[in-house]
Amino acid sequence: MENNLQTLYDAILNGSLEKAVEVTKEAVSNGEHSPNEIINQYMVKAMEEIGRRFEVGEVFVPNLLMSVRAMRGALDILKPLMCGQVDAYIGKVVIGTVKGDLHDIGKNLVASMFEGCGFEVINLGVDVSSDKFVNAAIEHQADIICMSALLTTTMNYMKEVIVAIEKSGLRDKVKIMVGGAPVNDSFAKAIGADAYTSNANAAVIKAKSLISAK
Ligand code: B1M
Repeated sequence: MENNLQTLYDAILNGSLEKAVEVTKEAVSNGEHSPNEIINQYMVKAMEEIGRRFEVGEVFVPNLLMSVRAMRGALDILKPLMCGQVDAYIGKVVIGTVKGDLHDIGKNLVASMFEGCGFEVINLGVDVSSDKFVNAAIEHQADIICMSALLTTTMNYMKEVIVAIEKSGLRDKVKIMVGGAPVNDSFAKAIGADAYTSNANAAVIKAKSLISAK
């Protein structure tokens, strides 16, 4: 089994969609590892490694895109299994990657985890403007707005979104959560977000506690 999951890691790293899908299906039917383990210990690790190789110039954008494709294929199989049985509707989440930023794998992972754990999710996609966040939160009466950013150049836009939320009069009605590789707890506090979480599991746990404290 470990070997199979090592094959999944390799498949994502090498951008092989077919292999990634095949091995993920086997891992699911075998049932020895939870979807969270498969995602965090193999799939996310493969994305980190391809990112490292990209940074040092060993691979290029087309390689990244192939890995993204393989990651998505594997994730589609695991999505329905994330978080297990949902017995009650918990709350509504509006989520998006902020303006200027096109990275969506982590954001979609967080969205899928929310969905799997009983939240209704309005996924606004990537390159999302402050107006779009605010309008969606009003239209859907969101409990939580989640923002994702993967670039040091786009993370600062989160502050603009928070200012727009304040101006719209929504600030005391929604909780604001932020995440993404360059974001951290002190940045979240500095821009006035309610919470930062480093991964999808932690985001759902934190969201539940924010909602119960509302
Ligand atoms: Co880009 N990219 N990229 N990229 N890319 C990074 C982020 C980078 C670190 C790579 C590197 O140089 N090492 C670097 C950023 C450097 C920086 O700003 N400091 C970078 C760069 C520079 C760029 C371009 C500028 C490259 C170029 O064109 N020259 C360009 C920018 C485009 C743009 O956005 N405007 C670019 C483009 C791309 C691709 C399009 C090729 C592709 C994205 C495809 C897609 O997403 N559809 C891509 C990829 C794949 C990456 C790396 C390799 C992988 C990102 C990823 O999917 N990780 C990345 C390197 C890396 O991260 N190691 C890199 C896996 C994912 C599961 O993790 O997204 O971190 P992550 O999500 C985590 C947590 O962060 C958290 O939960 C998830 C895990 O559970 N989380 C949240 C995320 N969002 C959250 C929201 C929450 C809570 C938690 O809300 C509450």
